[in-house]
Amino acid sequence: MFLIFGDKGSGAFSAEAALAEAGAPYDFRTISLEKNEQRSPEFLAINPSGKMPAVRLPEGQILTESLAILLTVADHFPNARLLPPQASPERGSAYRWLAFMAAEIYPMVEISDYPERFAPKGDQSDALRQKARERIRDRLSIVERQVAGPWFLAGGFSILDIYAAMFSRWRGSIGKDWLAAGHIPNLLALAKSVSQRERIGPVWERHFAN
Ligand SMILES: N[C@@H](CCC(=O)N[C@@H](CS)C(=O)NCC(=O)O)C(=O)O
Repeated sequence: MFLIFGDKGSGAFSAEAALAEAGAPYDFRTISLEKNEQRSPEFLAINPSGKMPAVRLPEGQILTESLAILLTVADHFPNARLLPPQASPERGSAYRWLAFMAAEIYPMVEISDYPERFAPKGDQSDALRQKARERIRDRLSIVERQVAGPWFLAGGFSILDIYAAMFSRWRGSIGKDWLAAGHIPNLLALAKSVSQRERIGPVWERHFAN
């Protein structure tokens, strides 16, 4: 049994969606962001950086970092074909864009959501949040142009779709008005398709229905 540590609507969605898609047995332990439980001694013992998701593998190993978790789930369940064939050109593209989202988008989410960690509260943290939002929008626009349609990769569904759908859904970090203005139609269509997948649908509903 896999055990996911995380909260609804957080990066834990990506871990749960990948496990659900693979048909893996898992449990979900809620770590409340609202109550700041990611900073509790118990959770810091699991992930010293105080970030979710974390996953305990059936053999007991703890994994953190959403990208590491997604790749590990893909490795554990090769028959689920969560990645293109090994050493294929598409596999390289998959790594490229997974790394891009993990490295170029995810860190900006922390700045957008918690700007006062990086600048004095008030005008400076407000300005910083605005800059982080602009960077997320710019990076999402780059990802938007990579979407083959209907899925991210021409070869079909993969963990890229789960990851890209999640980032496109974080309205608070991106800004609702920008999302509604039609800048990323491919990504929003992809997210809709992800939300309608048989095994991911209920997971999406639990994390993002609001
Ligand atoms: N590099 C980490 C980033 C994870 C991350 O930022 N998670 C957010 C939730 S979506 C979090 O735990 N935020 C709580 C905090 O920063 O205090 C990963 O890819 O897993």
